[in-house]
Amino acid sequence: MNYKKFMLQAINDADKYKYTAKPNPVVGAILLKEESIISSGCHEQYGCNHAEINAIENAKKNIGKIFKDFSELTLICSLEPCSHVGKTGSCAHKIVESGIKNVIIGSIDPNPKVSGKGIKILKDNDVSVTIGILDELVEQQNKSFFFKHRNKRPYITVKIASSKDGKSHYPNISQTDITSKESKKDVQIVRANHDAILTGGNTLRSDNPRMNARVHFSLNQPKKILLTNKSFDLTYNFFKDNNVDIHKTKNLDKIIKSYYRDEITSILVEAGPKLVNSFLKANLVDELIVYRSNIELGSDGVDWFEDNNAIEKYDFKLESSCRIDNDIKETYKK
Ligand code: AOF
Ligand code: ZN
Repeated sequence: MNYKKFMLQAINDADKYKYTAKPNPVVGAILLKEESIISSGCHEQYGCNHAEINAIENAKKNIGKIFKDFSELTLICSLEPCSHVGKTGSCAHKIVESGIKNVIIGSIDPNPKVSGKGIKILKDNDVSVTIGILDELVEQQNKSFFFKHRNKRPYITVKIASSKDGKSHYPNISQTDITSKESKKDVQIVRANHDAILTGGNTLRSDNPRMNARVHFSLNQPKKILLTNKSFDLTYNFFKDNNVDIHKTKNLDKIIKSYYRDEITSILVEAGPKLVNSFLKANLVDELIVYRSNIELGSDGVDWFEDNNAIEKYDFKLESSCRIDNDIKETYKK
């Protein structure tokens, strides 16, 4: 049978939960009897049932009606069923217990706690397993989850607001407003797409940002990370939410790698030129988003990048650009 169209449906279903499943990957599952769909399920909420469990539970009400027992059914799941007993049970064991005999998997799970082990549990229990149906799409959909496990650190995006002439702000002025309201709204979505937002003490003191995602849909708010070796008081807006980590060390590599153990797959850096340039020099930037206004700050403005604003030396290539009000949003990747 051609399972691709069902896998595509499972992938699409899963996508609806990207803001509530995070930092977990989104996963979709479908139970089929021959060519007809008996039930479907997704990993809807971090800490709650995995997709396969929801699909199995949703099918149970049709037992004895549309099908007699689970051995008649084929399970399509976009990610390898988990082997571990995490916040919920092990999906691979639940599948075996249910009596399902045929499982079609999109991608192997890159998480070393699971990778290959879920498949082994199924095969050891005489379940037939097919792997690699639309696996590239599954990886694309869970880009930062795969990146984190492959690179042993979260995916890092730097977001900056720049004047037309590549400047950040005027020195000694607390905040220089550069981009439009619409761009600022767009930033809220970018924030919502990340597991953590990181800033430095200078930005905290000069802008007093809240740095949460102010959007009109439910989501798991990003964790907040502050890097500073100066003292600060807790009245800043940044501390209005509970989920804040503070690091006093300047060793960026160590800080970022420490989040591999935490459940953080992506970090958005929103900071001033000094910290942004430190991330670039440490080779810790995977994506750069520039909101570029048509205002020029002139020679009094502070350059975003060192060495005469030469971002090119870091090998970024423009991947996409679009207009937002009077600004241009540019996305660069390596
Ligand atoms: C599945 N089905 O729907 C998902 C899986 O903390 P836990 O217990 O929720 O486990 C999270 C890990 O489980 C996650 O890092 C990934 O390896 C896997 N996700 N596995 O069988 C699912 N979301
Ligand atoms: Zn699972």
